[in-house]
Amino acid sequence: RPSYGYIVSFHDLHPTPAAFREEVVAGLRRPRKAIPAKFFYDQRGSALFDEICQLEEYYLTRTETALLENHVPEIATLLGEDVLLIEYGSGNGRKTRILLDCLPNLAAYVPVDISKDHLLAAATDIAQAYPYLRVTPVCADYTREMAFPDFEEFPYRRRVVFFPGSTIGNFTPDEAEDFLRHAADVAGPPGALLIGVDLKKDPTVIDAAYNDKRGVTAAFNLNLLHRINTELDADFDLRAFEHRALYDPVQGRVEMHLVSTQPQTVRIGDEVFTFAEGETIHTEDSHKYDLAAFQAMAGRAGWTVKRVWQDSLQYFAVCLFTL
Ligand code: AVJ
Repeated sequence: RPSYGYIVSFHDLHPTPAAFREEVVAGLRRPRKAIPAKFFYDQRGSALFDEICQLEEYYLTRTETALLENHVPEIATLLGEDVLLIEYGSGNGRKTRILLDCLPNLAAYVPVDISKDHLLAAATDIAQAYPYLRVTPVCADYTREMAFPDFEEFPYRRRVVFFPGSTIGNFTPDEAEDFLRHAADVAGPPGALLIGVDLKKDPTVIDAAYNDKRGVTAAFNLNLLHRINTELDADFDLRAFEHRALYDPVQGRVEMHLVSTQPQTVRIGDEVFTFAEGETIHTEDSHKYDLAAFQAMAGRAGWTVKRVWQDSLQYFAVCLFTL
């Protein structure tokens, strides 16, 4: 088979500055101000997120990575040969490599991410490290309708959607179910879904993961305002907002906010927004699941459980579903 060593094709559906502006302004006009979490990931935000993944308190990444490493021979056997691997929110591609090292005769790798420079850098690295692999990145906001490259160009036996990191936790449960349905459409029979899910656990463990001592998560949260300042001509004063993250065990989710520490007005272009002291911008939800409830949700979306792997503390689950 041919040797590449470079990105075979790149599909750029990156949200335009106008789309970014529209969503930010609409979110700040709501009675309870909110900005979608997908906008964290500019180049600096992606780098800060990679730093979060290395934090002692952030158990998610190391737990999921160990699960993948420990079980990849079995995963590879269950997935079989000639897989077309589609990864959502591919980030730095570190977990992907665990699969790429073991999956035989992979047909193509399609990383999908909203963070363009980060995606291109990670895809280029992977193309160089796996020269026989067709790497066709897609930069897109996959929470919206999006088009894929023509998969039929490459011969493959089954499509596998890989969605690690508990990124699904950023969706509300209803949105998550819709996403699982969408993933079933994208995979199609005899497709599969390999997905990482963070589970409900001791609230103090979860709280610590989103309030790290070094303040990396705070910097990640505040970077959103810095990004809006530079890309949308805004004047957020980063010293007048602070990071807040709190796990609500009843709702089963971490809510992340930026809290205005004083009454203030902020300008974005020629629009003005007022903040009361203590008023917040809701920037992220990170839902934690009960494993049985998550499997039931996947079932409603058309998936059948094939196998689930969990760590000994039952902090995290990697689930393999088939159609
Ligand atoms: C990438 C959505 C899985 O919710 O844990 C990390 C993002 N936010 N620290 C998460 C995040 C704050 C992360 N996800």
